[in-house]
Amino acid sequence: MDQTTRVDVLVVGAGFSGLGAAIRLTEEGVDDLIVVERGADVGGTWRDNSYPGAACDVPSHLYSYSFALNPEWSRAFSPQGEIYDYIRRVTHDHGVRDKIRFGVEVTSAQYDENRGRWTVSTTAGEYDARVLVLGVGALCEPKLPEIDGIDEFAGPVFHTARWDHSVPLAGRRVAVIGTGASAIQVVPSIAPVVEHLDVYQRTAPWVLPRIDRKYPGFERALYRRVPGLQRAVRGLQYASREFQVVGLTRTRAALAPIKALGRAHLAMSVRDPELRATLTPHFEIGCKRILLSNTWYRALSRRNVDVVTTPISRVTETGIVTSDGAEHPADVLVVATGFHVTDSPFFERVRDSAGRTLADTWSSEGMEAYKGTTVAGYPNLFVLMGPATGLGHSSIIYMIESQLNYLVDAIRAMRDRGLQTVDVREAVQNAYNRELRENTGKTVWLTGCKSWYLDAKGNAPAVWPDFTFTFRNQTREFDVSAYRRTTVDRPAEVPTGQEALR
Ligand code: N01
Repeated sequence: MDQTTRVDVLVVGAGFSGLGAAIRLTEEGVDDLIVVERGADVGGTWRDNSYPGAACDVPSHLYSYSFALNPEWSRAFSPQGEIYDYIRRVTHDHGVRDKIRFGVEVTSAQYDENRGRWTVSTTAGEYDARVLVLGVGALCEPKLPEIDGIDEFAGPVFHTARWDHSVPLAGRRVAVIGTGASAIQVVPSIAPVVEHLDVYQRTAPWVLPRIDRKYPGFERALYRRVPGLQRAVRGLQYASREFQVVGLTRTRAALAPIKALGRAHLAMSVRDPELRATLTPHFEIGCKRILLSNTWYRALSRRNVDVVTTPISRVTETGIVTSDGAEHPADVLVVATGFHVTDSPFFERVRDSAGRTLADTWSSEGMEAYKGTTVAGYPNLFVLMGPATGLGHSSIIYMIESQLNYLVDAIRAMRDRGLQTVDVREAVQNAYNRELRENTGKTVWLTGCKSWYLDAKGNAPAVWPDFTFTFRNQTREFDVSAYRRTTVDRPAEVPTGQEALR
């Protein structure tokens, strides 16, 4: 039988958030730390999303850690391979690779109130940790469409985040289901090589031009020599994205210029009036994530590409049947149908001391945390990219780094004050979420479209409804008074004595 590994801080996941935690905590002097990662390499979503055309739709300088700017980005919007290489390089340069145990998947994590520690079961033994940091990602569990007959399809079927590179597409009939951020990158990349492509569109997205360009050698050299210049460019990119927040969360009228740009982009890219009508979005811009592409509309105008808007009835061995009875033959089926965000299966694996899972806790009130990071009843748990930290308009790395400030300060406070456990007070968490809900109520996300921002009840608990610098300010310091505490010397005797510290 496997032995239990005792560790002070256990981090789950080696993507941007988990690695960031490992780097920042190591710098803080936390040596007793292990990262467990289910995959065979670091990179998280940037390791998994290797589909043709995968790239970032946030500018490169902004989509990097503030402590590891990269002057070598080859273009304004980085392709997936470059970001993946960047993460691997940062892991190596910051000396945290040897802290990671690869091929280790967490199957359950339960808090033990008597010991003030977490018992974490994995596919490779058990861990006993004082602090548990979840860096499992938000957009990482593929959501497969529930379509009749999909299991009977005779050819390959795969999700964009699990692309099967062994399947040749040249000269074959391919069906892509979905028209979100992933589909709009895949379709233009494969359209020129396939014999025929059917794109199944349920909702026409808003698509803006992508102002991309290669960075010439001299510009990269300049960034290398003058890091302040790169920081200034990053700052401008940050500020220009933050302008969108006004329209997304406060004054709808502020979105008018980008709406006009979206309409003009469509009008200039698609000559055929019938196709243009098909591709015209009918929901408020920003309600779903605004997409960026210079090639999407052109790809859909190709002769070998059809946009199918009639709903799918079922999949057969040889293709897709739509509700009008038409049969659309296909050799390969690509599902670009997004991810489980507010209903991540990982939430079922994390239990409080009474055995109640995060999924259960969040099933009635919805996904809620304090400052996106800590959850009442789950002491010493820090959820990176947790509730209300997602973004549609800017770099998620900025939000992750804000959470890392909070995490590092929490660990520092626990060390300095001799605390064994911290558990956010329920009343504090509730008040925080009441205010969040009020702010979210005014956003464009609740104007009637469907998106991964929303949960089954139609609330938007996944996204941050304000300027991102407001979140940065909130998470600058660990506000210990918001927490019930137990001390290191009395962890076992005070399970209910925690109340005394109120
Ligand atoms: O997923 P999505 P995604 N039958 O949920 C459709 C990030 N990302 O993987 O709109 C038919 O956006 C669904 O239709 P509808 C980014 O944050 C970033 O594309 O619900 N269709 C929709 O069109 C992004 O927002 C980058 O009517 C079905 C699509 O599938 C997030 O990941 C790149 C269906 C799902 O769109 C998710 O993007 C890629 C069904 N049963 C992704 N079920 C960057 O560049 C769903 N759909 C950083």
